[in-house]
Amino acid sequence: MWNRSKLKQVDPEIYNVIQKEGERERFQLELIASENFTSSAVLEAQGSVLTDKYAEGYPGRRWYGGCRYVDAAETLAIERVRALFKAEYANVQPHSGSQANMAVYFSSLKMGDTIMGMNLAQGGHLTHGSPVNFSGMYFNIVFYGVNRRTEMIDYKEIEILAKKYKPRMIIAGASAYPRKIDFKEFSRISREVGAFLLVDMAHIAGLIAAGLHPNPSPEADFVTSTTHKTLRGPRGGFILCKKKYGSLIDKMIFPGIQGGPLMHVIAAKAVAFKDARGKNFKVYQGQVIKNAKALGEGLKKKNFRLVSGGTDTHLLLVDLSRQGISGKEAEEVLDKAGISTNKNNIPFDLKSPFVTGGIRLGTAAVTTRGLKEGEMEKISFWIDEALSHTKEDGVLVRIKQEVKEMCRRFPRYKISSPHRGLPMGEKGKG
Ligand code: DSN
Repeated sequence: MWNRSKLKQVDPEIYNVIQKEGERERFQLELIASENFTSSAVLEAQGSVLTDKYAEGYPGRRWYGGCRYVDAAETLAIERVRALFKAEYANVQPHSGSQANMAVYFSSLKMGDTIMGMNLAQGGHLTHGSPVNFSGMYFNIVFYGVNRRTEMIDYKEIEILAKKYKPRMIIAGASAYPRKIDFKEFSRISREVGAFLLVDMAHIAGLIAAGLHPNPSPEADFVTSTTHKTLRGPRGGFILCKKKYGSLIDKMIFPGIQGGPLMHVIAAKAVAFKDARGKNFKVYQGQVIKNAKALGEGLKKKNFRLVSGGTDTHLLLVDLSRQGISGKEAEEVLDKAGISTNKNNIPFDLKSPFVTGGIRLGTAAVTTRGLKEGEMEKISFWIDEALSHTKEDGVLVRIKQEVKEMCRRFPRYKISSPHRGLPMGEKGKG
């Protein structure tokens, strides 16, 4: 598939791994909500000579010589991401969303300070205070969750908790929450109790860039994100903030918690930020939401219960209690049928995080390969069929074959973005 002749020669084992993963991507339906397919242009920038360069510091003030070209790349990335999200200040060096969050906490909090974040078991993220993560180890955490009846964020509850515990920082953002988040409400509550507001927009950054979800930048002191989810860039992170916090954030990323920035990744981020400003990107994100709604409606017709009743975003949380199977089993069965998902706790789940009562689905990757509402209905049909025949390998193999046929009709690399072409050596086979 990929014409990596040098790699094949030098390291056939790794070459083989890449071939196999490429094949998995091409012939499996990717419904993991945090994943996407980068453009060939992003891959090209990320696989470039910029990986060779040390550039500790920031554009124009580095600890190494020879940084004129990587300075230009980082400056482009900063300018583009600031314009995209209308932010006063940006740092594009975080290697991941986790390190972006760490830099925000360490720059503005003291160990033991109280922070309020969404409970991981109800849709939050590890770095929002989970006891097994640095955030829960170093800070005093107060969790908020969703309302038991609506399964949506309960802003009244957050206000009551905030007034009671007086957190130094409130975190808005989630990794398994299908509804819009009201950043204005979060901002009002944070101001009332004198807390910093951090918005972790990793999952929905692409929707925000396309203007299909409210932008947190005007409301929040800090905004963190990854670049590889709906935003469809390389694997990485960034931080946006008010100008007055810019120098604290810069110092905390380097020399605080990171060393040399990954200049090849920063260049690839710049490419993704440029793509996200284009007209096609808005159309793409609109289709991501339409597809999530269509997939949800298809599943509801098949008697699946969706947490909160539906979605406003790219993501669905499916409660499997009516089907009488766990998320772990569903993930394994769907994988056999050629459909990639992940087990996920649903709010008030009685099952452990290793088993879970639900699965999380997302439409960012399948939309990138060009699938639309009709295909979503077909996928909901396959999910139902597979989960009704969990022990029948014949059925699962047949679905996998049908999935493969659909994937062939929507090749991984023939995608609408002007940056997408076939990778070197690929001759258009699906
Ligand atoms: N691991 C990511 C997700 O799947 O949502 C969050 O960092």
